[in-house]
Amino acid sequence: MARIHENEMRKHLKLYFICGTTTSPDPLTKVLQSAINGGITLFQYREKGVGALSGAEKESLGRDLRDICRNAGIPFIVNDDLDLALKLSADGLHIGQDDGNVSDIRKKLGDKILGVSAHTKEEAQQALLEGADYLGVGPVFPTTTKKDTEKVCSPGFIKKLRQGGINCPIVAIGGISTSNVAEVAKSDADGISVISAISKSDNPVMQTRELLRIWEETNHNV
Ligand code: 3NM
Repeated sequence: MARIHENEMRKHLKLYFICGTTTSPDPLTKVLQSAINGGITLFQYREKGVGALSGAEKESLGRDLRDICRNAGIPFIVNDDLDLALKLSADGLHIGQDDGNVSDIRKKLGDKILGVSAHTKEEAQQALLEGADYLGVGPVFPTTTKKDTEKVCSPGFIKKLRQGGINCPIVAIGGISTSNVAEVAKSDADGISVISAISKSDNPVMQTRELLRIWEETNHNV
């Protein structure tokens, strides 16, 4: 297997849904299936925060979520747990700036997808040099889902990264909803990453479709 091609990666990033049991009021398998029915293009299992599952429970749910993604033909990415990603034969791993050395993780992960959160041009360049396949950039808007974020950077920061020569696949994250997704679609990001817009919606299928509809109407790369 070879590393994922940039163009394929960009397509997977279009509507990137992240969730774990602590950010989903409904059972996670049900929410994931609804999000898939609505058209998400990738799923990241992010089991974090007070009351998060661990050990065998986390692994067992991860296996179910992986199988749902496989049946749907979308990539299954694990957040910040290399051992689990390898154990579940996940399609990839996403890490933050404090989750370890990117080069070391790339070696252990082989050719699987590796995503890294970046908040400055320097962090972006370093992550790419060390083997990231895509970057998560945010928070582009205020979010209440993650407490320890960097300061809000606005979608305009992604345009700045592009102007600074960062041409890799980029997904925007943080506070994205149907009311502001059009702003992100104009920002040169390859896609949007959301948690609460889908997981806390009364109708995750329709919400996902609406996010996609607005993205496709507004983004000039589609
Ligand atoms: N990472 P919501 S913001 C997981 O800025 C995460 O790196 C962020 O949740 C970053 O879509 C964030 O509900 C939370 O705002 C995104």
